[in-house]
Amino acid sequence: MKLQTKVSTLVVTAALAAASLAIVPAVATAGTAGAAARPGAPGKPKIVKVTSNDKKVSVSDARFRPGVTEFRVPKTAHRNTSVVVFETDNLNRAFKKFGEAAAGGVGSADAMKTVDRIATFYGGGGEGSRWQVKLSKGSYYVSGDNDNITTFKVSGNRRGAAMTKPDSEVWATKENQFKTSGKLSGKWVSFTNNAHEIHFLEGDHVAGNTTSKDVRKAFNSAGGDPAWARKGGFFFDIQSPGVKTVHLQDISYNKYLLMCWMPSEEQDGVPHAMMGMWHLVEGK
Ligand SMILES: [Cu+2]
Repeated sequence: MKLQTKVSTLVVTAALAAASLAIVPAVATAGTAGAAARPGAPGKPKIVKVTSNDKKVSVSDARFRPGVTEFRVPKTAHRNTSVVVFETDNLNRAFKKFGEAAAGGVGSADAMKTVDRIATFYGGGGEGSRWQVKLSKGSYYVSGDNDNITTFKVSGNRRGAAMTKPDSEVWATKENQFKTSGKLSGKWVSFTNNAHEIHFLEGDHVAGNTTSKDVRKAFNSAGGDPAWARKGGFFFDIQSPGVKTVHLQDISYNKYLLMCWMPSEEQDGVPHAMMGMWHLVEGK
């Protein structure tokens, strides 16, 4: 395992080919849009399945009501890819700028800033992931493997559902740092982005005796696999400022290294982790 084990699939694919976005609108189903709201009913989150393969990404419902939505990803084409839910009024520009940001050259920080301004990200995850997020009325995109994109619409009366109460919480702070409610524990883990930049949450399993000094040393070295790196962990994909998600996540290890490798909006070519956005936390 290398230190940087994961990068949002969206970042990677955006860097490859922004020119040929394959958008396949989801086929509208009867859905629940416009159905009469039941005031006072506690309700349950709307469940939407997202399936991604090499050819397309699809959602189980193309139109549904606003409120807490639970995305479930039974399948992606590859072990390390993820799906992301987002909104933008200019998909091509968002991808182009994302590509520039990921490339890390001169102007990449400004490109990242533009992405932040013109797109809003509501989290994501790989195969097997489940996360809840509040969605307002609007038109949304879902990205999957190979730049594949689909759409869905949120309209009608708000549902009364509440997000599942998390067992442990992680925040991205205004200073682009990670903070937790204490030890990480499942089965529901929240991730709230209180920062002014877009972040993801990678939680890598590390040896129980790993210290901050070990991590700093690895960051300052040429790379490779630190002796304390272990197999396993989790990955909550990108979220915009102000977005909160709650993920169904098994926390089965003693120690995790939380990291975010998104490109900075302040410094060209510098990912957040290299600016100090990492945090060692105990698990279980
Ligand atoms: Cu970040």
